[in-house]
This record gives sequence, structure tokens and C-alpha cells, in this order.
Amino acid sequence: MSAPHVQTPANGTPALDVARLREDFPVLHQQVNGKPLVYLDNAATAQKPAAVIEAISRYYREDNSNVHRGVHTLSERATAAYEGARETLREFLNAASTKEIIFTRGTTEAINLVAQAWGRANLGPGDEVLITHMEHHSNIVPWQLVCEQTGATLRVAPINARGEVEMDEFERLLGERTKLVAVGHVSNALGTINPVARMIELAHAHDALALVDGAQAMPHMAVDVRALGADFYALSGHKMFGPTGIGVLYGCEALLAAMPPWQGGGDMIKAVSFDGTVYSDLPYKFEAGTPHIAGAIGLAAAVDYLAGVGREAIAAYEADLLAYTEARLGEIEGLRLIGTAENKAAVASFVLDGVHAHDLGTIVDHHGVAIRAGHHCAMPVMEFFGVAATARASLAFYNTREEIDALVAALHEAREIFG
Ligand code: C6P
Repeated sequence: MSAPHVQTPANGTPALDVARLREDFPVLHQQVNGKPLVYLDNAATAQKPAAVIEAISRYYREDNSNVHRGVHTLSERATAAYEGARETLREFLNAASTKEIIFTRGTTEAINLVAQAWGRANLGPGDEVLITHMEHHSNIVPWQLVCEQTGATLRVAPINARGEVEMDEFERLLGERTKLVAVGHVSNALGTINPVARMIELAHAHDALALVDGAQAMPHMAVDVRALGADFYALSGHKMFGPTGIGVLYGCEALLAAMPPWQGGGDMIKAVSFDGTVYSDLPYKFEAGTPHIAGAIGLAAAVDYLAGVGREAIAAYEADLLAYTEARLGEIEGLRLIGTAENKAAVASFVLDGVHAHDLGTIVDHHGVAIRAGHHCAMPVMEFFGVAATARASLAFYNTREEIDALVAALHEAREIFG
């Protein structure tokens, strides 16, 4: 049986019923500056379907309570929903056990957890952590911090003019000193899809661990952490149509079990005395304090929603929409795409001769079009391409060709104003 939003035409390729899908997203149906909202800032945060909003609202209206603590009915219901969400995430990522699913505030916290809990215990002078030149600051700064703290060295694999990792150089930088490779699955500033399976394989061939920053991959593609062979995989709920303030660190059970806790507090202990503390088992050892219960429930609702839409159908639709977007942007004189990798997700970053990216953002907003302008928390990428900032249209499956046409019309106006 096909999912309700997917139409399967005679040629067998599933196509999305986008008009119907858009009905699931209340926020999309409004005017901004007198024009229909065109939301093209999905890489910053994606919009939420009613199913997610309702799951959160239902939890607060009917079940709100703390988890793992009370013996009363509401607490049992909240605990069941929270742990049910963990199982939903386990299945979604194809992790082996719910012990491997740690709820965090998002990708940033997940990476910091690994840098501090694993890094402080396992890195020392002479050891190396390898990242790439296209990483988000969240996958740079935590490693800089732990390298400062432990005396380890941070190495950076270069990228080429299309915004792809130079794989020969990546391989050359791997050696016996490399203890961990940390790479983005999809670049938020360029859209590049990195060959993470190959990178993980190379890391393992050198006895290094591999962490993947999956923040920008999750909304666009299916991810199977076991097929990838990732030791750690980090994601943010809000970029995959779930709530803000919730994310996941997937970690291989044996590694997590051997790591010391990161934060101390309630729920991460079995027994505390002034002589010493016995920590909880996984995954609770890494979840100190009251968690974002409603967030986890909302994220599970987002996962169910995505599964219902169909990951394959989303990928096919977005590939077509990205091709259309890049072709239409290519018609604009003086526009340069930043990030032209062969393998790209639905992100179009660009600069326009004579118009600052921030001015572009403001002008298109007058037309109801939301894009992001800036360095996208990837300043080394901007430096590499010799620009201070880019304008970025980042797409989701609910975007349409008509919306891209609205963006292009607004950009033409920007050219006229500044040209
Ligand atoms: N990128 C963007 O507009 P958090 O903030 O923890 O949910 O995600 C951080 C993060 C980590 N890695 C990548 C590749 C990301 O794109 C982001 C967030 C947003 O591109 C905000 S800067």
C-alpha cells in the first residue's frame, strides 16, 4: 500500500502530492509583507506538520509529568511515551539497541558530548582528530576545545572549487596518529553530500573512530547507521520537521559503555554517596537532569510523518526541484553558485555581483520569500570561496517550482535596485 501523500504513476517512480502535503503545515499558509510566504530557509530550521504540533500539545494536555521518577499513572504514561520515542528513533536509524540512542538538545550538544566524554578520556599529545574544511562550526569548535584541553592536534582535509572533499588528501591525512574522523554528512553552506561510508571505511582502516554530523542529511535522505558503519551519528530534531531543543546522539554501545559521563545530575546515577557515585546504565548515563520529554515525543511524531511521506519519494522530488532551482538561478546575470558538487542535497548557496547577501535577504523578504544570508556558521567555507557571506535557498519537500519562480523574480528586482 502506498503512503497517503505518494502517487505512484505508471512508470513506477513515486511522486509526491505536494499540494496535499502542504496542507499538513499550518505555518505555510500565511502572507508575509502582503505576499504568500515562500519558506526557503529549511536548513536553518524546517517547518512542523500538524501531527508534530498535535503530539506535543496532546502530551502537555493529557500526560505531562516527569519521567523515570514517579510511580503514578501520569509519570508512567510520560515515561512510556518518552521511551517509545527512543524506540522510534532506534528503528528510524537502524541502531541495534535503544541503549545507543541518547537524547540531546541537538547536533551541537551531541558533538560536544563526544568531544568531552570520549575526547577527554582518549586523546592526548600526538593524537589527531581529522575534520574537513566544509564543517559547520559545531563540528569544528568542540574539537578545537578538546584539542586544547588534551594536547591533541586538529587536522583539516581540504576541499576543491566545487566544494567537495579532496579524497586523496583526506586519505593522506589519515595515519596512525588519527584517533577520530568527524565529518558532515551534508554541508549546510554548500549542499555537498559527502561520501561518508567511504570516509568511515578509511577511518576504520586506520583504527580511527568516525563521527558523522547528520544535521543536514536527516531531512533529505534515509540514514542507516549500521550500514554506514558510523561509530557516532549526530542529528537535530528541528531540521527534520520536529521540535527545537531535541536531537540524538547515536553511539555504538561498546563505545558509549566505555565512556565516562559528560554531565552529572539526576537520572544518570544508580546510587550517590559522598564516598562515590554509581552511574546509570546506557542510555541514561548520558541524560542528566529532566529531559525534553515533549521534544522527544514531537521528534518521534516527525519521524513517523517522514516515514509516511516516504524517504525515496522525498529524495526524488527534491533532486528535481534542486535542478530546477539551479537552472533558474543560472538565468540571473552576475549570480554565482557557491557549491556545485556532483552529489548535492537541496541547498543552493549563491552570491550576486554588486549586492551584499544581507541586502538580498532583505529584498526577497519584501516579496514574502525567506532565505538565509550570512556565513551559515561555516566561516572557513566562506574564506575558501573568498566571500564574506552567501545567500542560501534551502529546500524541503513542501516547496514548489512556483516558489522558486517567486525567489527568482525577487532576485531580478534586487539586481535592478542595485544594478
Ligand atoms: N545549521 C543552518 O542554518 P543545531 O544548532 O545543534 O541544531 O545544529 C548545528 C548544525 C550542525 N551541523 C550542521 C551541518 C548544521 O547545518 C547545523 C545547523 C543551521 O545551516 C544553523 S547555523
